[in-house]
Amino acid sequence: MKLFSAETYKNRRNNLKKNIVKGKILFLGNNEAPMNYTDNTFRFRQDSSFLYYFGINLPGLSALIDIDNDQEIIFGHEFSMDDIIWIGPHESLASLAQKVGVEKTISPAEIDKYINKNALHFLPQYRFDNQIFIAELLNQKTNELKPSLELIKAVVSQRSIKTHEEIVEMTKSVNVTREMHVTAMKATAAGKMEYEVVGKILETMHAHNAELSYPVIFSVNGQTLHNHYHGNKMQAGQLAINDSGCETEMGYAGDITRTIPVSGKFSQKQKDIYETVLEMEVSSIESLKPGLMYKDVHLSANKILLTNLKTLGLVTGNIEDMLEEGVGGLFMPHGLGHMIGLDVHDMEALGENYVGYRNGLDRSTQLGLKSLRMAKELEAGHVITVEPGCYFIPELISRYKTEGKFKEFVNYSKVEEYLDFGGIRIEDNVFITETGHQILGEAIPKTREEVEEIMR
Ligand SMILES: [Mn+2]
Repeated sequence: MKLFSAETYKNRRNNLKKNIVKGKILFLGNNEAPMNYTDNTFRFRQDSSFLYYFGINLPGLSALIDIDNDQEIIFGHEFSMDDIIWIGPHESLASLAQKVGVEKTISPAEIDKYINKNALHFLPQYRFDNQIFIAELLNQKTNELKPSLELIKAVVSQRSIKTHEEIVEMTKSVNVTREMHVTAMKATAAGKMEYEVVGKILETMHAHNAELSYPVIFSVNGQTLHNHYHGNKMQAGQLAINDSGCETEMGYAGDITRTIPVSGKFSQKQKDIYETVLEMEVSSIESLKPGLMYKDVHLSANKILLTNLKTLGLVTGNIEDMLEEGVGGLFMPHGLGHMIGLDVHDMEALGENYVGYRNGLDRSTQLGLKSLRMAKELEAGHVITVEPGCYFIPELISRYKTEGKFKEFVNYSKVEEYLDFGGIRIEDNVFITETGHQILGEAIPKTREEVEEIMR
């Protein structure tokens, strides 16, 4: 099992203790999740906060930080002979606990002797088995559980700032992800099925002992944002969006998107939109530095989008007015990016607004902005995705046209020439440094020329 040093985990827990004044903190690790019956399970994925503070990548564990009595305990079973027969000999839990700086391991049956039901800090639970576990422990109903806001805020502030050793891991995952993307570019061709390319992406990933950080999005219907259907035969003239990324053995994610011309060459119409999205991506990244509000970067990207669409005759009118009204949302109905780390949408399970918003900065209800997961000021140590896109969603265009929405701004007859266009998205992962930013990993083909070159 790959772990950071015991010091890393101890420091993380000690820093957490500085923010939580008193009480006990219970972290639940994940259990195996049955696929169709108990013994046939999905790939095991440890909870990311458990990984962050306790590192041990095994099912069936929980851990307590008892601030009042200054002790730390990992609850879990030692391996039995049955375990050894079925899964092989294993380093003992006690020994693994030592490696993450925890001296005490205890059977989970004893857990209620160590907690205080009235002063237990725990995080929001996204798995039903863990919801039930905490509810039974506290004699409450699952829908009455009250996660600790103090703990959520402390964990978010800590996990948001990535250390050097985390950046090393994230760079590794982006570099494997890079190979997945180069492979996909080379494998894409007219007449092939999408799943053939997905097969190549997965083969490349597994050859590096990596796993998916989210299900692969590879589709000629890129206008559907999270399209996990891979059954289309690709046709010359189409665009394929590849949004795929892996996580390393330690769980750190990469999340990259490129858009590939199926025939190996972009048409003029595709070039115009591609250059627009590329300009949005590059200029957004160039602006990144501590103190900058990410919502403003999202709006600047929208401004480039609208300016270019105006040149192409798709929209008309005053750009500032269009920004105010949220016209960009018709073409980019998602946010510019999100934090990334141990989770691909980092810490989303703790509550998106605790991660990307703050007091005095509320979430918009406009299409596009409402899906902006990261809006607040950037800080040195953040890692965020920058992923502008431009899409032509026939159903949305038709609905807005019928409703007369944005009719003073949108040239619907021109937009209707793009109904079979699909979509374009370009995404990189960017580390915010003290003085600016750094794109993680080696460069991944991104300009039209680079993508066409790799497909030759
Ligand atoms: Mn993303």
